Amino acid sequence: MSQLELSDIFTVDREGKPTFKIVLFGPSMAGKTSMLTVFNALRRLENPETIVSSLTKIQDVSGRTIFFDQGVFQTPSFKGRRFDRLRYQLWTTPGEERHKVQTDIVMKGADAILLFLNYEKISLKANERIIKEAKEKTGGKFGQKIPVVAFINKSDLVSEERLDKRDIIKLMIDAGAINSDKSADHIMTGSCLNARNDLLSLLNSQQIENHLEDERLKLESRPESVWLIVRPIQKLTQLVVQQRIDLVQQIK
Ligand SMILES: Nc1nc2c(ncn2[C@@H]2O[C@H](COP(=O)(O)OP(=O)(O)OP(=O)(O)O)[C@@H](O)[C@H]2O)c(=O)[nH]1
Ligand SMILES: [Mg+2]
Repeated sequence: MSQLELSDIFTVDREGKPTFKIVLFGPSMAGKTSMLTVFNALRRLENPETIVSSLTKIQDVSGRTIFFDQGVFQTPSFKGRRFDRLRYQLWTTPGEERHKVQTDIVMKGADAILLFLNYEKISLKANERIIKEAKEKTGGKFGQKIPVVAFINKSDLVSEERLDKRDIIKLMIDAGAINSDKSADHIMTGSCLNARNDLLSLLNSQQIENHLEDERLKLESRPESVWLIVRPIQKLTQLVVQQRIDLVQQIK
């Protein structure tokens, strides 16, 4: 195969652009909408041309998602790189039980799953249920053909209010979501609240000019808490691309 076309290995969207779909799947109130909001704001500050369509949120007056949130982004172009201009869609599902039907619709055609878990002590059962549900909805593809990464949100909570990370890892391994040898690499923690606050205080700081170049936020100014939010999405993106390359290698 001389030249690999993205459209050979990815679905194309309505505009004919290669794309794939990442679903943030997690219990209600875990922070999925918060994650997507911070991510979208970061893209707008750092690299606005990577936003393909504006963030859609379908929620009730209390801010709870009743259908989905969705944003479409693309990887920045790198000269000579094969995988430039690839689009990825980020979707969140409504966490509340009563919106199960909507969740099924959103999960259709998911290429990767970000298990979005809640660090709060009261959430062990909800996390467990969500891991099982994600597995049921994707069958044998879960963690195989459909890569899975877990993000445990609300790491800002004091340790007494938090679950033991080892208990969450155990849930994941028991459900077959993740191999035990991969857990360190596939289970991440962070805080959307910290990321949001750090981003805001950076924007409001007196030295904001030092953090900008051509009116964009410099990558080296990205706060640590924000890196933690981006990591799981980046990881899933890499896993999906790598998996497609491997697939092509096999059939070559
Ligand atoms: N302490 C803390 N609170 C957070 C964090 N992220 C989000 N929250 C709060 O958690 C609540 C729920 O956040 P959402 O982003 O609406 O949660 P969701 O997962 O989209 O919930 P559903 O739409 O019902 O599925 C809000 O009050 C957020 O402010 C975090 O990192 N730390
Ligand atoms: Mg939501």
